[in-house]
Parts: sequence; structure tokens; C-alpha cells
Amino acid sequence: MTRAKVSIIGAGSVGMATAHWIASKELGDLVLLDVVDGMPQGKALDLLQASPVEGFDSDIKGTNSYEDTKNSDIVIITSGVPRKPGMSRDDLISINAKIVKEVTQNVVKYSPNCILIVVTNPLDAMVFVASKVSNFPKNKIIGMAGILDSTRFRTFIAKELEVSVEDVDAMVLGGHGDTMVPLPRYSTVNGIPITELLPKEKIDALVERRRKGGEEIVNFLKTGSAFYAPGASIAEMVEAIVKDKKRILPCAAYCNAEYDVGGHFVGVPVKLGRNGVEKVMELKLSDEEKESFRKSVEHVKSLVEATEKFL
Ligand code: TXD
Repeated sequence: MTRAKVSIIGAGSVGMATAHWIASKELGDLVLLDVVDGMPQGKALDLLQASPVEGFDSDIKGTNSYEDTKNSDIVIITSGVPRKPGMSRDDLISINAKIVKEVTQNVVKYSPNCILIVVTNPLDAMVFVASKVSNFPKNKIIGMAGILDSTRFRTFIAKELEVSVEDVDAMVLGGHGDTMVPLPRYSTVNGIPITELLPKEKIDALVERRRKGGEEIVNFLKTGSAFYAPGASIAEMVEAIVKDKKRILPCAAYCNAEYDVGGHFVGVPVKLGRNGVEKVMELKLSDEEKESFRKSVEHVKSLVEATEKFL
């Protein structure tokens, strides 16, 4: 019996926050890879030296060589540039498409059977790049965005209602960006829909703050984007897969007939287990929610078209 092997490509802010959460939950042995010489090695050693205090036995190795990622069970792609104030996620397309293409080619060479979790922005387009380049079965390619969008919404709901975050669930659909579709009807406090607990204006204000949740942080930081909550969200996906938990979580997954998407990766609730995406869960949407989702999918399609020329 062996521990799962999890490789993280890009040992920057998100990559390292992810490593931190994964190690502290002892979800597997970690390999951190980056193009910067010495940086992943130094960070890996530092994190490893926290293990006696925190009590985890995960091995952590930093490297610049893909050979060290050989036979990974899960590979997380966080390499690429983050946005700066005034930029949208979509502005990153040309530079990050080339990075994700090159990284995916290297990853699949050494780990042809891994599950790929894509994180780099613009998320929905980068999942498409990884899928196209790897040619992996669609259930083995998953984008992380929905859990982050949902956990931000959950945080704001819990603060507004002054209740434990543990009791708050929230569902968010669609692409990762301004067109995402929060679903207040499916967002609950221990089973009670928030539509029964808050007036419409309050919910609209929370939805709006949620929509700009990433931007709020970028504007504070000025030199990069969020990493703690993204890292925790990725670790939740890793946990669902390595423990075969069959969690129902919002992720960017391949949808064809599902929601009438017609063959694209978009944010939907999925069942996540040992085989990656084991099922796309179809929710009953109102006409208004359907229309918002349709617009979001249209946006994802236009991003994918803009990305194709970099492949
Ligand atoms: O919800 C989501 N999906 C996201 C996505 C949430 C937060 C951040 N999101 C995106 O992740 C963000 O917009 C960026 O596109 C990526 C990474 O963000 P991060 O904040 O971690 O950026 P950093 O700190 O600049 O780290 C990126 C690292 C850096 O160390 C580079 O040297 C490395 O990526 N890099 C590479 N590694 C390997 N191979 C190549 N080619 C490469 N190019 C850059």
C-alpha cells in the first residue's frame, strides 16, 4: 500500500498554499515543480521541516525536473501568471495558454494515468487546453473554481447571518469570472434556503460581493491574487479523490448533453471520487437561472475560441 503521489506544477502562491493544506491533512506525498531554479527545493524543505511540529508524514520534494513527477496519481497545474489590479482573468489568456500547453505535455509524458486538476486562469479555457493537449478521458480533467466561488459566498452568508460557516452551503454554476451564476435557492443554512432567511436586496448584495470576491483581494494585494482559499479548495478536491469520498462539489467538468452545454468544460456540481468526475449532477433550474447559465457558457465558448490559436 502506498500513499498517493500528488505533484503541483508552479510553486508560487497558490501552489504553496495547496501544498500546505495537503500536507497538513496528510493526503499524500508531494512533489513541487517550478521553472525557477532552487525555489521549489527551498520551499519544499521548509514545509517538510514543519512536519514534526504538525505531525504529518507526507514526503515533500522540490524540483525543476518532470522526471520527479513520474507516476503521480494527481497533478495540479497552478503555473502561470496571476492578474494585477485592473486586469480581468481573461487578459491572461495568451501567456498562460502557452505555459499550460507546455506543462501538460511534460506532465502526461511522465504520468499518463494521472488525474489533472487545472487551476491557472482563465480557468475554463485552461482546462480546455489541458484536455486538448493531454487527450485524457474527460473524467480525469477537472478545473478548480466552483469550490472557491462557493466558499467565498458561504463566508459572506455566514457573516451576514452570524451563523457558523459549518452550517452554510452554497452552489455556484458556470464559468469562473464575472458571468458565474450563484444559486441562492440552492444555498442553505443547515437545509434552510437563504431565500427564506434574507431579503432579496441583501442576497443581491452578497451575490455582487461574491462576484467581485477575487477582485477585492487583488485590489488589496496589488501584486498578485488570492491563494489561501484557492489552496484549501484544491485540497478539498484532492481529499475527495484520494479518499474516494464521492463528494458533491462544484467543479469545471466536461458537459455535453448535460445542461445542453454541447462539449465544453464549465462549472457544475459533480460527484468526485477515485475516478475523478464520476457523475455530473443536473439541477432543476428556473428560466432565469437557465438564461444566466446559458450566457456564462457562451462566454466560456468565446474564451475557448480565443485560446485555440495558441495551441
Ligand atoms: O480559482 C482559481 N482557479 C484560481 C486561479 C484562484 C487563484 C489563482 N488562480 C490562478 O492561478 C492565477 O490567476 C494564476 O494564473 C495561477 C497561479 O497563481 P499564483 O498566485 O500562484 O501565481 P504565482 O505566485 O506567480 O505562481 C505561479 C508560479 C511561479 O512560481 C512561476 O515561476 C511558475 O508558476 N511558472 C511555471 N512553473 C512551471 N512551468 C512553467 N512553464 C511555469 N511558468 C511559470
